[in-house]
Order: sequence, then C-alpha cells, then structure tokens
Amino acid sequence: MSKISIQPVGFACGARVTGIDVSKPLSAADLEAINKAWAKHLVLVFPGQTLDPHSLVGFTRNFGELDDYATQPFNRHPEINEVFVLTNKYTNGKPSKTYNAGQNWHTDLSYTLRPAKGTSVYCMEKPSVGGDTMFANMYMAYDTLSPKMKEFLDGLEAVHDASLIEGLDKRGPEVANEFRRLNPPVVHPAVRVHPDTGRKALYVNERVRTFLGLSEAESRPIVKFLCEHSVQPRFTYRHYWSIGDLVMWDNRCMVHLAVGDYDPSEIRHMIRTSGMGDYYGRYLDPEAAAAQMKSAPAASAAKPAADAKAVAALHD
Ligand SMILES: O=C(O)CCC(=O)C(=O)O
Ligand SMILES: [Fe+2]
Repeated sequence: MSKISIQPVGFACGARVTGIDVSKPLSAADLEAINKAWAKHLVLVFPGQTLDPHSLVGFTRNFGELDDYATQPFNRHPEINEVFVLTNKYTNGKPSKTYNAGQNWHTDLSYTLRPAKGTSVYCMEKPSVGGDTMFANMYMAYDTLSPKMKEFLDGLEAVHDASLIEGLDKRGPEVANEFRRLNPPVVHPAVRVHPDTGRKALYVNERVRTFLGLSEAESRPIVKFLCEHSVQPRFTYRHYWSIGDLVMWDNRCMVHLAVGDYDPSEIRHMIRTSGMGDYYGRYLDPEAAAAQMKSAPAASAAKPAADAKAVAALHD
C-alpha cells in the first residue's frame, strides 16, 4: 500500500510530498499520485531524500526524457550529461560557471527551441541562511489579465533571447559568448496551453526581448508590465531549502527565481535535471542561427569537462 501524502504549502502553488523514497523504483500508483499532484500544485517538494546523480536521473526519467544540456554545456556533471551542477564551488580551481544561475524570473530553457517541461533540483549543501528559490503561477498571471489584454496576447509570439539572462556576462566572456553562440533568439507563443490541464498560462518572462510585429520600444513596456504582473506576491511560493529536498516544478505554467539571498562565501550546491519539452519553437532567423551555430566555439567552452580531475573537483 502506498503511503504517499500530499500537503499544500502555498496557495498559488507548492505542495510537500512525503511517505515516499524517490531513490527506489516508483509504483504505478505513486507515479499517478505524483503526476496528479504536480498538475494541481505545479511545484512539488520531496523532503528528506538521499539521492546521487544516478538516482536523480532514475527518478526524474519517470516523467519523460531528460535534456542533455547541450545548449548550456558548462557545468554538466562530468559523467552524466543529463545532470547539471548548480554550485558556487570552485571547479578545477576556477569559479563555477553556474554560481549565479537563475537570478532573474524565467522559465527554464525558454531561450532554446525545446524549452524544458519540468526541472528537478536536489539540495546537497546550503548556506546557513537564504539561498531561496521563488516560484510564480503563470496560470494565475494569465487568468487575472483583462479580457482585452488576453485577446491581444492570444496568438502573439515572443522572442526569447539568452543575452537577457541576468549575470551571464559575469560568468566571463568565453562562457557568455559560447552561451549566445549556442542559443540564437527563438520564438515562442506568449500564451501556452498546458498539454495536461488544457489551461492557458502566460509564457512571457524577463528573457523576452520583443513581440513579433511590435518594435522593441513598443514591446519593452509590455514585457515589463507582464513580468511585474506575473510575479506579484499573491501568485508566488518561496522555497526555503533544507539539505535533502528534491524540488520539481513545471516550466510550462510557472516562472522561478534564484533569489541569491545568501553569503557567497558559504557553499550552495545542487544537482539538477530537466525534462525535454513537449513542443518546439522556432528560430527568429533560421539562416542567421545556422551560421552562428556553425561558427567556431569559444576555446575553453568547446570541450565538455570529462576527466577524473574534474569529477574530483566537483565533489570536494
Ligand atoms: O538555484 C536556484 O535556486 C534555481 C536556479 C534555476 O533557475 C534552475 O535551476 O533552473
Ligand atoms: Fe531556472
């Protein structure tokens, strides 16, 4: 008999899932209960888990194929491409390339052709205070717009641009340039219909530069309004991490933010997987995108870290 229990922790989104060890194979009944809870609460917290990169992959594959992070091959786990290491630890004597990841409101991989479906993050080390993550419900953001604004946005397309990732340039010119080379601007609908719930969710975030058919000057205030509207406190849940938390969220109907509210001299170390998205966008300018992606990669970013020293450095 399944002992799984779901307790809401936020009104807008968020539930704790207890009575389950996610490192073990999942029963069909538990998988169904989790999927139902995920569709309802959008972000699920599984506290007190003991996971390693392999068991994280094992669990999260239950929800579909995983992204191999080819669009951002900077702090992948040295042995498993599907595991991304979110850390402020030095790697091979160099500052981590993910130390400031996610510090503007966004939905994962929206600057790629196939944005992530869900993302799962497992907390291995955390600062003594802070290092929180916030989530906002984009169904609510859409539902609370005026009918005229909904009409305007339905059918509108937005250009997502990796250059708008907060703090990208602080990761050094080689990483930033390589990130941009691999991720030419892409076009996605401003409103998406969730394939499981059939509900409409706003799909605009701080990485949107323009709307197709509008100039940048016209787009900017609309993007600003929508971003402010969608992250008002009543639409959010703030997660205060504990070591052993696995948090899994739905990128198709939420945005999130790494708050960055912690002492950077303390360690914050997480491992992450992302589910492959269930739909494709398109490049804004397919010819320019192809040419850009064929151009020479930045020297240091070209080769994925895959040696024993890199493994040791990630885990020391
Ligand atoms: O580190 C965090 O709190 C979240 C970072 C992030 O945006 C992500 O993992 O997708
Ligand atoms: Fe993110």
